[in-house]
Amino acid sequence: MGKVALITGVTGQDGAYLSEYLLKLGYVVHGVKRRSSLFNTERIDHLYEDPHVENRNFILHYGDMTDSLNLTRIIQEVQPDEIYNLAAMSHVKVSFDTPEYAANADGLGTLRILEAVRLLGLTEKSRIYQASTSELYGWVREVPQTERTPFYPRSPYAVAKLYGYWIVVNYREAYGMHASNGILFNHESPLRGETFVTRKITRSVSKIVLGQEECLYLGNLSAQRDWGHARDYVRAMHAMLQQERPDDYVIATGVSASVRDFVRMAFSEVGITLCFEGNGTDEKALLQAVDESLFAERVGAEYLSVVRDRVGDVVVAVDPRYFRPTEVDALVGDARKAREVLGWKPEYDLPALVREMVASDVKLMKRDAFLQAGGYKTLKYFE
Ligand code: NAP
Ligand code: G4F
Repeated sequence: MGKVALITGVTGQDGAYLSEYLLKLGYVVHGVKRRSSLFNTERIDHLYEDPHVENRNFILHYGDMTDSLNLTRIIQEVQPDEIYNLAAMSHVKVSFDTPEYAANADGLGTLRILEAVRLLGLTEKSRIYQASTSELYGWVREVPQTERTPFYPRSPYAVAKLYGYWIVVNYREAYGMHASNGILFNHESPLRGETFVTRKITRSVSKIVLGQEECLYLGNLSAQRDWGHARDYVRAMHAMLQQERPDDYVIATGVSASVRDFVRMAFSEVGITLCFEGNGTDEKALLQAVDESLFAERVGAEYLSVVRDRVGDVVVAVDPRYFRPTEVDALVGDARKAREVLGWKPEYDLPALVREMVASDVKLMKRDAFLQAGGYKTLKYFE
């Protein structure tokens, strides 16, 4: 019999990669999905199994991190060997608009899982992974950040996650639970939510080169992040729960780059060189040159006229509406402990991540344009 895993946040970026990974390892995977007025399962539709199929390996349950009774019932029904608590209101900027909800879902939600496991007498059986975050370091006290670096959260999201982090440590110490925090630095992929900065950039680059958008508006171009690939990071989540003893681990690449660097890299993936001018809110990037053979290979010769016409135009500008009331300026992690104890190291580097995201979005935006033009009958061409 394979092990049974329960994933909260199964419809999110990490939930999708982790589900795929665990299913390949022979797990039966249960996921908690919120009720929504529209389908919100796009990332996991390829894993979906009809409820009428016997011996399903992938089973979804309606639930919400703010509903203790619901979470307790699901855990009782599923009797999981491993719980991956990935569900969260995960957008830092949005948490300034919905601070109480972030505290409830991200902070108290973690407590609800731990307490349900304890009350159901599953302390010995169910191991728990908590999706902690490099946002805990906030106004960083040390560079690079390790498991011993003090925390200084800078948003309602990070403060809620701080509660989640410490309640996991407390339940581990108080009740001997196998509960671990993964302090994951930013990780991205073609499945990343569209309003996080990397995906916002790769989508806009794709739309600009296809003539669907004029300009990409961003906030703080100087913020630095340690960006890895979600596919690599879900392996680390699983590895933590296979250890004899629970513990907390930093998961990071050790390489930091600015938002401006990411923009440059994304445009250069399609053969475009930018020229940045100005400072602060007046900073802009102009389309300086096009490597036409690279552009033709990565985007298509039929779109060359679009970018030829844009040489000298502003294609990136700053819009202060994307600034945060308090910012996390620079993050870079030291994942030595994960390497030594878990044997974990990332396979993707930043250029490979950017390449995959841009290629995926160029394909997606072309497909969307094709569908809008009524080309649905030959959709297979894009699959
Ligand atoms: P994501 O794509 O935003 O996914 C979040 C998931 O949580 C979605 O499935 C979402 O459901 C679900 N969710 C949100 N509120 C919920 C609620 N009240 N009840 C039940 N489900 C709820 O986030 P991600 O990038 O996969 O990240 C996974 C976890 O790791 C999050 O806890 C995040 O805070 C944390 N983290 C992420 C990173 C990163 O760089 N990606 C780094 C460190 C930590 P819907 O699909 O219905 O919205
Ligand atoms: O992509 P972001 O929104 O990610 P952020 O705030 O680092 O949070 C993500 O990573 C955390 C791990 O450290 C997770 F815990 C969290 O759940 C989430 O997944 O922003 C990255 C940086 C920020 O400094 C932001 O100010 O990019 C800057 N930025 C500049 N312009 C922008 C924009 N961010 C967004 N979302 N949109 C912009 O237009």
